[in-house]
Amino acid sequence: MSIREQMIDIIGVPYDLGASCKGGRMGPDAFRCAGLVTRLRELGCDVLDRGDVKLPAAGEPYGWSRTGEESVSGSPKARHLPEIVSLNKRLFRAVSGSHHNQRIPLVLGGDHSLAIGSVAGTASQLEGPLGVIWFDAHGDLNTFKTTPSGNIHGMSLAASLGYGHPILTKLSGLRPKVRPEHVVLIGARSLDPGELKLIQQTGIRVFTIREIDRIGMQEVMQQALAISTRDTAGLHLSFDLDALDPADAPGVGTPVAHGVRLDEAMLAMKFIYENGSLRSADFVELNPVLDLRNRTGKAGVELICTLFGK
Ligand code: 4U7
Ligand code: MN
Ligand code: MN
Ligand code: MN
Repeated sequence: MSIREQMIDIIGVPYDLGASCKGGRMGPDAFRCAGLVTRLRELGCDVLDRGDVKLPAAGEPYGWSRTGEESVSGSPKARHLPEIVSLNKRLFRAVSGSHHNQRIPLVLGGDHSLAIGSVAGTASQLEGPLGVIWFDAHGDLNTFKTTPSGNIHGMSLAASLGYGHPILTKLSGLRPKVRPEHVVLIGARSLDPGELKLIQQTGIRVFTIREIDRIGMQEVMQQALAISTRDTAGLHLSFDLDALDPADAPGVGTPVAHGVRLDEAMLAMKFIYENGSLRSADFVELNPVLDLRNRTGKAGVELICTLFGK
């Protein structure tokens, strides 16, 4: 394999309004404190830390017709919708800007609602369809109609596929951002009834923990990469750290027992690196308030370094 000089833009999203458990706003700095920039530079990557996306003030207006939104905005069905829309528009611009400069955006969260902006940003800059690999204990396939919690971090994959509130699905005009046949969900073990229905309806390939145990992470990744890179112009990785087993990643707001082991996840990152299609990535849901001596932040840094060729 040839050695590629990888040009990476780090973009922090210190934000947790999409989750009910607060503390994710400190996530980006916890990755930085675990030595992320230095480690990537030691690998020979050209890394620029672009700092954090500027945060919208609570209740900030979001600049287009509010018709029909009042029923959702501010209601428990999609909490903090205006702020999350503003934030994702800013992230969309930052991610698009990185692609303009031929750089790979590496987005650090913060809660998973940020994937709406990063997926839209990358999709807008490719010449063809975008493939997505989504590591998560959850599906993030709820809409404001199916959500049990009202938390938008549980809706981001649905929104990227064009399901949910139009203000989220239409974030950059083009919709949907990704097609279900190019999406793979890995590590899922907590899916709500509405999410299971959407999976059935769309045919998204889901590798549950049971399936990883049965066929092994190597086979899972071969299949996952075949699905997400066949007929696509590039790959986005969205890695929710709660995909990992809580023993390896205690610092997440919505942990679920019996997850992906860190060594399995490292192997997965190695396969993505070797495939060479990666155009952008998110590492999200790190919550330092709940972590044990930044164990989860450090695990995230190890995964990111492997993703970029360690
Ligand atoms: B995360 C949940 F009901 N499905 O919608 C929901 F279980 O980004 C959890 O994957 C969502 O961490 C978790 O609120 C969102 C719940
Ligand atoms: Mn999750
Ligand atoms: Mn297992
Ligand atoms: Mn998630």
